[in-house]
Amino acid sequence: MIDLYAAATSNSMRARIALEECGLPYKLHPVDLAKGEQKSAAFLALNPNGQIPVIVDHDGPGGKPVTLSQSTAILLYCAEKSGKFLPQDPAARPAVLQALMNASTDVTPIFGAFFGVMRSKEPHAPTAQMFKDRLREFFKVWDVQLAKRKCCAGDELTVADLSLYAGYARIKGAAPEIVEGLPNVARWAGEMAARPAILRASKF
Ligand SMILES: N[C@@H](CCC(=O)N[C@@H](CS)C(=O)NCC(=O)O)C(=O)O
Repeated sequence: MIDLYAAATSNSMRARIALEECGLPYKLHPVDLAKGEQKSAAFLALNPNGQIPVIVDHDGPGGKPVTLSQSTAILLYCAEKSGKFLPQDPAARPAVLQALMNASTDVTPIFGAFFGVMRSKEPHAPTAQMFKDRLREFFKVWDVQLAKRKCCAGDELTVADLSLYAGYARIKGAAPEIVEGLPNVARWAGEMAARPAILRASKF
């Protein structure tokens, strides 16, 4: 059994999607960010950065427990543990890793910065617009890519799709104009949203 510490955020959703899609049994422990539960001594023992998501796998490699933060590390851990969503063929891996990094290190952090600006006491409109424009540019490129293939890194579903969908879902909810008018992204997102594991992961 794996313990998941999470809340309704894109990074948490990435971890939860990973567990659901990989078919790994887990118990959800909701963390109330508004109450600052992520900064409690008990939580800091799991992640000294005081951030969600975190998993504790009580049956890690060699039967030893593993405590892991960073949503993309959790995604890759689940993929490797289950043998799913990461191609075994070394020739297929670079495209998957490239797509994964765009989703996890470009799209999601820029959205986090945009959201942070919007929720600040005095939101700076030009800064918010700059982040929105950057996100839109990434999704315009995804729209071109997804016209040529079914999934982010080819025709097979991989960790890249799972990561991008977690970011996409939050962006679509908070600022839908960023992803509007991109038919291939919309087709891909509709297929992702209909997956039973993603439906389960989306219910916080
Ligand atoms: N790079 C990290 C980012 C984690 C992160 O930013 N977590 C946010 C929620 S999405 C958080 O815990 N914020 C509360 C805080 O920093 O106090 C990941 O991918 O997991």
